[in-house]
Amino acid sequence: MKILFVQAPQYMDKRFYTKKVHKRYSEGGIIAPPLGMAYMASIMRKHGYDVGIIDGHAMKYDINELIEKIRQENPDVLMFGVVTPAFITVVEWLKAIKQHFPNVPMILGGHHTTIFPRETLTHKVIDYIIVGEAWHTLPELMDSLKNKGDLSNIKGIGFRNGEEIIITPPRERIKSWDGIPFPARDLLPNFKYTSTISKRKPVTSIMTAQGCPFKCTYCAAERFVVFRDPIEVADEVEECVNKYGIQEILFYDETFTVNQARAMKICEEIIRRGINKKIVFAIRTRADCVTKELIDKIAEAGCIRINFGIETADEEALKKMKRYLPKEKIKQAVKWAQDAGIDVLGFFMLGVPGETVENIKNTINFAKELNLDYVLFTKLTISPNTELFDEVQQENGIDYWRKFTLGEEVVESEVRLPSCSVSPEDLDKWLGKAYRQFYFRPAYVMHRIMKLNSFGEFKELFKSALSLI
Ligand code: B12
Ligand code: SF4
Repeated sequence: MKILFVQAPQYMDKRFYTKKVHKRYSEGGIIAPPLGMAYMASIMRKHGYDVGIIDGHAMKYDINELIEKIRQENPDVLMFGVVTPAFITVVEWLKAIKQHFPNVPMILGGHHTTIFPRETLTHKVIDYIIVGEAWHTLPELMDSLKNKGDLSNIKGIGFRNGEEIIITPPRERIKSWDGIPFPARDLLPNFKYTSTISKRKPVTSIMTAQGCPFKCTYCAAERFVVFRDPIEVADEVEECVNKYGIQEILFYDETFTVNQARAMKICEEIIRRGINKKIVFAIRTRADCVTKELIDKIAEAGCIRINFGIETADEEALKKMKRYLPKEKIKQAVKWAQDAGIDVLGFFMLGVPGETVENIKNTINFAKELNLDYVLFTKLTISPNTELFDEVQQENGIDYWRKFTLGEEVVESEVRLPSCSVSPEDLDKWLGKAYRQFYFRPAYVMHRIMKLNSFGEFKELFKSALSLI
């Protein structure tokens, strides 16, 4: 039985993302492997299924090309992953695909189907969904479909029985990733993965943990963290290098150094095996989750970029969002990293609680003051399944994302914070200004030119600068 995993192009609904952010995330700024699907392909292969993956997002297929590629694979079952802001766009793709493969069941998985299972299944083009993690659920579902078993006995799925939508009891999250095979990178177009600020290619991403114990109100990360064994992480890094010729790795854990001893062990293992001479990598973390000693070790292991969530210069907003970090701590961490030769990217959000134009100016100035190497400014998106979304929903009484998933008419102002005094249009303008003010400073240009290692890097920098204009 052939299972085909398809990453349909994940274009975000333009109402929530400015042109630039849309471009960066959806049209080439970062093209990362669909790891969830690659993991599941690996698992299903282990269970004896014939599997394939089409990454239509990375390959930039249009609908006709995607349909043609699916036809060539001749699948018995089609699987798709989706994120909430792209859901309605993806449903349109599914409808077009279904016309060509009316008898091939379509199964959807990912965080979106977990948050809105019932609403997702109101779109009749979707036959089955996975609710929660798929590690054990998908093999059970497939075996049951193959053997015409009773689906209602399987935890963590959704399906229709006639007009009735059935969601089975939830399945517990697994406590460890031990024994889970590495993602099936052999089925992915690895040469396509990249990010605008990558230093080497090909790039891939690796998860060494999933979840984050902090409680920032705008974040939907799982609070219970599942950590992978440092030795297994090093094994995967080694496989990426030796089998796929990967040169740069993006560790996409929410907070790579949340367990500092474990982060240290991963780095030591990478160094012990000499892989640090073959790859460079980037991590994401918080400024209060690092020490100088750890940063030095991370640098020795090959880290070239740390992405710190800094968010805003407004301390009141940070406190409201349960995200407060003293500015001194941030400055210290940025300095440690840069002293160790690591570039620092700061994530910032405009449109935070209580936002004013004055606050936005302070945030841009803080980014400049930190002398960061890169910045990413975005409009705060109030994601479903967050404390912040619940607050907004209580204030305006509108369950925005649920309506969105049902395909009902929604307007952007329904997910705006009443306390943000800057209009969405002005936030867009300020985003553009923030980038220009940060990147087009003589001091910044000099700072970057001093750090360039090759003409290739200069070309990439120039291309990134052009994309901001
Ligand atoms: C890496 C990552 C990215 C990367 C790479 C994206 C990519 N190509 O996969 C980048 C930085 C580009 C990115 C961007 C965005 N991301 Co992102 N990202 C992640 C992150 C940190 C890891 C994903 C991952 O690989 N996990 C490891 C795998 C093993 O776990 P998993 O994905 O959960 O998969 C499991 C199940 O969900 C399920 N599953 C997943 N897919 C499928 C598919 C099928 C068919 C089946 C059966 C099962 C299945 O099986 C897996 C095993 O149980 C997650 C958070 C997280 N920790 O998971 C957010 C996350 C997926 N991102 C999210 C969002 C919102 C975005 C953006 C919209 C952000 C933005 N503001 O623009 C964009 C959208 C980009 C896009 N076009 O898809 C949300 C999605 C929430 C939602 N409601 O849908 C998450 C969950 C973060 C969060 N907690 O809010 N992201
Ligand atoms: S925003 Fe970052 S630190 Fe806060 S809970 Fe989410 S992942 Fe953790």
